[in-house]
Amino acid sequence: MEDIILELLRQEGDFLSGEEIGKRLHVSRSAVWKGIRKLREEGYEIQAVTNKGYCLVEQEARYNGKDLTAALKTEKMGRPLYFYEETDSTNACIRRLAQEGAPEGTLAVADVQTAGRGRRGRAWTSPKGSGIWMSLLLRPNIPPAKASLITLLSGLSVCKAIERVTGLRPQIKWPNDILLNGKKIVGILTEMECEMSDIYFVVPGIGINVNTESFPEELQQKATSLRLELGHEVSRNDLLCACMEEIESHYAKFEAAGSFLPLLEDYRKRCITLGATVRVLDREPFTADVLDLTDDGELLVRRADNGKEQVVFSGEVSIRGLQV
Ligand code: BT5
Repeated sequence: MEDIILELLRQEGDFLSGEEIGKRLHVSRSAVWKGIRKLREEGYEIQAVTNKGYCLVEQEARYNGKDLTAALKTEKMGRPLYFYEETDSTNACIRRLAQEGAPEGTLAVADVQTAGRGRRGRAWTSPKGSGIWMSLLLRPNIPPAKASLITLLSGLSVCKAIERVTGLRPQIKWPNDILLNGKKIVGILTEMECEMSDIYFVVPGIGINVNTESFPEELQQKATSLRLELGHEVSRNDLLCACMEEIESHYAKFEAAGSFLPLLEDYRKRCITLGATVRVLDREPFTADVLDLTDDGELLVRRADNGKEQVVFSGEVSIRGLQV
């Protein structure tokens, strides 16, 4: 109830009487009063003037479910949005919601994660009040073998959102890292549930170091944040909304084409792995030069040991000279 009252007061931008609010929402005046009290308890400043009613005193948007939802400009991505002050991992939240039948576009956002995870059981540091830790629910109509394209699509979208909001020019390290000055600013963990030929759902989990001021010792050489690079804070609300907009438009193109082709050029331009000498950390690791990205977003490489060309589908690739 209080969410709708908040939305109404926001739209009105002026005083609305309790009676008028009650009429528009088909509820009693006492329900309106309870809603107003709840909003005040949550920290919203609402003026009350006899004979005029209630008026919301606009404050700077806060990082919570209500303010984020109000700021979203998307149709599908981020709707609904579940906000957790604290959770283990937003990927785990979305998996639970997906199993309960949540719709495509559902987003879980946490202010702090107590068990944020990376790939292969690695940990993802997700401190309170400083980053965007979020996971999205997608139900794409593609074969499971192509699910890794969702990682590329998410990476490209987040990269463009950072460009738009900050003016910085980050680079993508194939497949799932976004770097600034050679240090990691974004990590993406894509998980999925499927059977042989059908995907039930895919969950891109996105971690962005936004306003982190310092990192634990072991990450100092590998990690950075937007704040450290820019020298000032960045609005997590603006950036999260920009990410949802970019994902929405890229996902629509991807679904319409049934392939990554419409996004390939944009990805190529930002991909630091192209043209680099890499170490492919396969079961039997090897060194190779990266020649190209295939239409399916895989790496085409030439092996250093036998000069043969080979396609790398997924897995770990480290770039010579980079710590991440
Ligand atoms: C990733 O794994 O980069 C994927 C990270 C995904 C995190 C998001 S947050 C929302 C959602 N919920 C989750 O539980 N996860 C997702 P990987 O490529 O395996 O990189 C992990 C490695 O990055 C670690 O072993 C550290 O070396 C480093 N690392 C850990 N925390 C970091 C941070 N905050 N910033 C930069 N590097 C970090």
